[in-house]
Amino acid sequence: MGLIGRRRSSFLKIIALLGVVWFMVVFVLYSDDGSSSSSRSAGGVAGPSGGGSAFEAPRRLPLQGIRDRFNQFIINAREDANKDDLSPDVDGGEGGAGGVVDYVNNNIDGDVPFVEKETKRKVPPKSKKRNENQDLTGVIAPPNEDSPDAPGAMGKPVVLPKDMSPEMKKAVDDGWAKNAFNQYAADMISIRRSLPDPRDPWCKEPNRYQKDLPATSVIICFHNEAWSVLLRTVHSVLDRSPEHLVKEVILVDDFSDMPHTQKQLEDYFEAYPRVKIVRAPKREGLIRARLLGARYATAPVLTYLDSHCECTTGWLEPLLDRIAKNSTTVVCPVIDVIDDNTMEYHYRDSGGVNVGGFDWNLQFNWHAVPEKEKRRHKSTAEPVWSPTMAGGLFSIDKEFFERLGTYDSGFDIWGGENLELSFKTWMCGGTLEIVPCSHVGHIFRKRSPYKWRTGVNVIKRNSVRLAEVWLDEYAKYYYQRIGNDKGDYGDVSSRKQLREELGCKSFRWYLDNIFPELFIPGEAVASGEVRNMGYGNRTCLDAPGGKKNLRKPVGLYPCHNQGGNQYWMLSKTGEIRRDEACLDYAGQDVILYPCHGSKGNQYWNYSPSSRLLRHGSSDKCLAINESKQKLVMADCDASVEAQKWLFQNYDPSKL
Ligand SMILES: [Mn+2]
Repeated sequence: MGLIGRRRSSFLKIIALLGVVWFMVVFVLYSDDGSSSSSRSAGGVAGPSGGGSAFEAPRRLPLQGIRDRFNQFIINAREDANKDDLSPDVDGGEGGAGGVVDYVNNNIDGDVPFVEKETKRKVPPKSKKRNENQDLTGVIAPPNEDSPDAPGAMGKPVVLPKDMSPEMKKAVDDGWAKNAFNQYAADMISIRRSLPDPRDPWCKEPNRYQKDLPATSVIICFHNEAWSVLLRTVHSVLDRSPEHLVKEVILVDDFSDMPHTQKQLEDYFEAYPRVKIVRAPKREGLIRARLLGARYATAPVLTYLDSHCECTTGWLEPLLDRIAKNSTTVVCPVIDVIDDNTMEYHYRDSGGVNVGGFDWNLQFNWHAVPEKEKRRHKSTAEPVWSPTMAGGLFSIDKEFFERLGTYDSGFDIWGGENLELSFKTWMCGGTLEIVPCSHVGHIFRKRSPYKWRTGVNVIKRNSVRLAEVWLDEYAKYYYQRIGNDKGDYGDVSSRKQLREELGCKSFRWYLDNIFPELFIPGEAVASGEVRNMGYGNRTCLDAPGGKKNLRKPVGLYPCHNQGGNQYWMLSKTGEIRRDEACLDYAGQDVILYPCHGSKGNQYWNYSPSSRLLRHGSSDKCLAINESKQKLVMADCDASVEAQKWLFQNYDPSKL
């Protein structure tokens, strides 16, 4: 950052005057093709209970844990992004699985070149020195890729020794500070390291894919990405894709200033005519950088990747195959986890695939493949419908992307653009899929190494535009979350006109058909307290909300009729929930658990006549113990008052 500050102040005027000319020259140089070019429960998973009636307690935690971690990353990222002020090391946070996360990373940050004062104030003096040392992070001799003993080979972890010399320790710390991942370990790994083949055998059957697949332009946006990581991303594309299917790799430099991103990068890729470098004349943020890349793409399909990815064998064909069969299909690979510390490559079989969703905060999240979708397929390796995409890694037919109006040009930096593209894909005649045969690894970080612009809530502004244009009468549920204060979101009339001209379906259609699992607050069968009729008829279900209280037993407390921790909703599908937390029983305590929409451990069948709450997977009934302290599960008996419950505002017509 020190360097940025210095450069900005020194060359501010020159850049302002010559920016356009310079940019055109650079583009001519770097985009002309090549040679001269010098120049990204099981159900289980599903959650606790998963499917149907099977009662499966123990399987859920590992995969659900990963998904929750991803989702928490996203939440952290948004919270950080929305802060008005940031201390140097507190920004960002990587979101999960490919998605939102990314934006926070490199790809985006809201740093604005001309906020000189802010920049200076936030940067500790030593960071300048750090950047000047950057030249040291040059090319590290790649070990022989074939050697199974090479660091990181076959996706193995690089574990640094505990007893590091002070010099090494400093280099490791510097790598973390600059990148928010372990650059030192990353630099030890071959830029063409080998990886395991994570594909299901189904993916490799003869004639699985069409012969005449369309070529793609792979667009990788980056901002000061680490050298070895950026190169490994590009080499994994070139080495693990059929040559005729990757027409070009377009590296979009979103105004990097680290030395290795300049001439060194151009020199390196001189030997690779298919790799083109496009430089943004100022910091653009992810959304505009992606559009910049698209402008120079010459293949019929666009494939977007982050700049800290590794593609695995056979990643591309299954994506292109779906688009070849139907050009309105938008596809995402499975996003595997590259450990931010050891660079170990983690993957799961196709039974653990997640699909994208969102909540009424218009926040992307992952959930398990719904039962209904599972039943549509013979193999878990077949592409599955996904209500939304994470946003960082996907392929789309270029013409279809343009027909959909690409991204809302009123969106700034990042945030919401993945939901915009998801909604309009579905509502305007397309299909969005996760393709389990396609695996791409991605380094997930816990924070962003970059800075956000202060004082502007970019995500909220983007989300309000999104809600205004696409959500119809459901926009109110988002507005309730932001205190009905929409702020200044600019003019959306041209986006509404676009939707009109495309003849897109309603958001209600989308919810009913594509994301019926999403809980709609207005459709609850009952809302308010849930009162037990035993031992004096004064005891209510009581539990604090929020992610921190998930997985803890649901308590009891004397009814107070003031909502809060006693406010529950009974959904049409038999969940007892508040926001995204559901009452869940897997054989131990009755706890709150993220709602998974797959019934099972979260299914409660309420009978208004007997007033029993019969649990789906255990077939027991919810009751309270005599001390009124604890929820218990008992064999159902309609003569026991402690098993009877009253729901407030119960309205069976909503069933
Ligand atoms: Mn990323």
